[in-house]
Amino acid sequence: MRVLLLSMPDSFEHTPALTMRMPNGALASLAGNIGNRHTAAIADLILVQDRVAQTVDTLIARYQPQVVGLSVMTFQRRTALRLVRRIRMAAPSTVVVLGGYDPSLAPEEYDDPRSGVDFIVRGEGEHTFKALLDAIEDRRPVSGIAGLSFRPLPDLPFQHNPARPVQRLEQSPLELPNRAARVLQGYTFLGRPIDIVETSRGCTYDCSFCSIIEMRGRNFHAIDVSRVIADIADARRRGARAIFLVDDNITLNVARFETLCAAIVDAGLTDIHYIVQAMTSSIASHGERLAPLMRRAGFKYVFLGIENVLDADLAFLRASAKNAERKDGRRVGNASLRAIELLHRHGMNVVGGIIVGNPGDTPESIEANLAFARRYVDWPYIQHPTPYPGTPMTEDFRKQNLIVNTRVEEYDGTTAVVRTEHLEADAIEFMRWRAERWMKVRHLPSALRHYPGFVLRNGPWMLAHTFRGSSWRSCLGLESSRDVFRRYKAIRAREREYVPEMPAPPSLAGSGARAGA
Ligand code: B12
Ligand code: SF4
Repeated sequence: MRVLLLSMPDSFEHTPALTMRMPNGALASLAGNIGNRHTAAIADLILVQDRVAQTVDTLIARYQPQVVGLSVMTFQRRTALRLVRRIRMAAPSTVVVLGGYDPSLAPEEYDDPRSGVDFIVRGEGEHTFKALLDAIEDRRPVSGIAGLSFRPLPDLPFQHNPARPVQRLEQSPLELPNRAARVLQGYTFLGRPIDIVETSRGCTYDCSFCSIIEMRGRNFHAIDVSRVIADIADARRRGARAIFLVDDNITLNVARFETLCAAIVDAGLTDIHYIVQAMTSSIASHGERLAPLMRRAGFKYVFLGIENVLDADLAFLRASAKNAERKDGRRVGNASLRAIELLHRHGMNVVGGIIVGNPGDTPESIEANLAFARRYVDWPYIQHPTPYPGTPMTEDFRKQNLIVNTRVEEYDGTTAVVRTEHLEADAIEFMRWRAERWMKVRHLPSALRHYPGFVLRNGPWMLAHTFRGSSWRSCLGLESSRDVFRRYKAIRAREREYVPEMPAPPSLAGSGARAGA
């Protein structure tokens, strides 16, 4: 089968396309694992944010796909549904398959046959997607494919096959991602060509805001280090000079992470800038040994899940354990400061993941977190708690009646969509937005040192993006920050219109469902 795989163009405040355009790791992994009966073309629409519809039209005309697969997060749902409609109008017989976090955790949102979605692959996709493609090609029934949702009749809602057990990556490794299938170019991080590599999947913690547990349960499966090195080498051969390790929680097994750093050094892959997400407790407890190894391997940015600096908030987020500093097995305090100090000592930048706007938050508790970020982190990644489908936190917010916005296209993490017991959502977002802009400016000299060419060429655009909504009048103090915030919100709303809405045709359902079920 000819397959076209698309990731959505939607990006959010902290990852503007100007500075960060990363490939979607899922799609290359799917393309690498569909077997040789099928061919795939991958288009990451983040690369063409200003011309999404035209690009998709062209790709459909050029590749004539029999199957189109879309990878969708919750805040991308509206864009995905608009694209499906467009694809259906252009190529009515194409089978449309959705995968990723949103369809997996909220499949009912796609139940309406007029959505045009034929199949949903829930959870990990490689084996389910291959089984689906094989079944469609052979005209076999799909009702036995674990992890798949299908329409028993074209105008019926989805029927869900049992879940597929998570992939045991140690015993049965996946094929390497197929990066050659990418048909659009221009993935960069601060001007350096970037790619994505996975070294493990899963996490055994259960932070209440995280989708991972509902998606795959509490487990951790690591990929063999030699296969990871082969993957990094493949990305490098194709030009990558920065790599994002997208593991859910690579620091669950510190000894393995140390082995990986050493293997990167041994393989001579240290000219790559590595970016990784890490848990504060692991870095605080093991950083004396781990941080120098990371530095030698080439790690430059570490996203630290600080989440919050106040104990009450950490308890609400169920993130106390992963942020605890331990000595001799006993908790001795919050691990954030120690983790930051160790990373800084070894020359790495800290991206500070902090969540403000939890139910008990007051202006003072939010300000305490903002002050912490101002003082200690290099790049703030401050978000608001967002009720993604299936998380325990969503249930908490629902019970407390604190959700004030159900437009999921605004569930991008930097739009406050829940209020606290003391503050309106708008007031929370305003506080974060006003403080964070200046924190980002403070990182410019460091970015200039490490990425001089890019920052010199793009500094004015980076500033313009950070301060969008500002005007000469606001710079001269003739307008309040509130006026600028209102304009910024209006700009954000316009930015979200990646694909124009098309009128619904009488029926979009059917072709795909008939093809498989
Ligand atoms: C790496 C990562 C990022 C990177 C993205 C890099 C990139 N280009 O991929 C960065 C840091 C930039 C990022 C940003 C954001 N992220 Co993020 N991110 C992740 C993380 C840690 C890993 C995702 C990953 O690559 N996994 C590896 C791949 C192979 O697995 P996968 O994506 O799950 O794909 C498998 C299946 O889902 C399925 N599948 C996926 N797509 C498709 C498509 C088809 C057709 C099929 C058949 C199957 C299929 O098959 C794949 C292979 O098994 C997850 C999970 C986590 N624990 O936190 C969050 C996560 C995906 N992110 C999330 C969010 C919300 C965001 C942000 C909106 C805000 C934020 N929290 O930072 C931004 C927005 C990004 C943007 N577009 O602007 C949420 C999504 C929740 C939801 N319900 O939508 C997650 C789940 C974290 C959470 N809060 O729980 N993110
Ligand atoms: S430690 Fe990270 S990956 Fe694990 S549950 Fe918490 S937020 Fe999710």
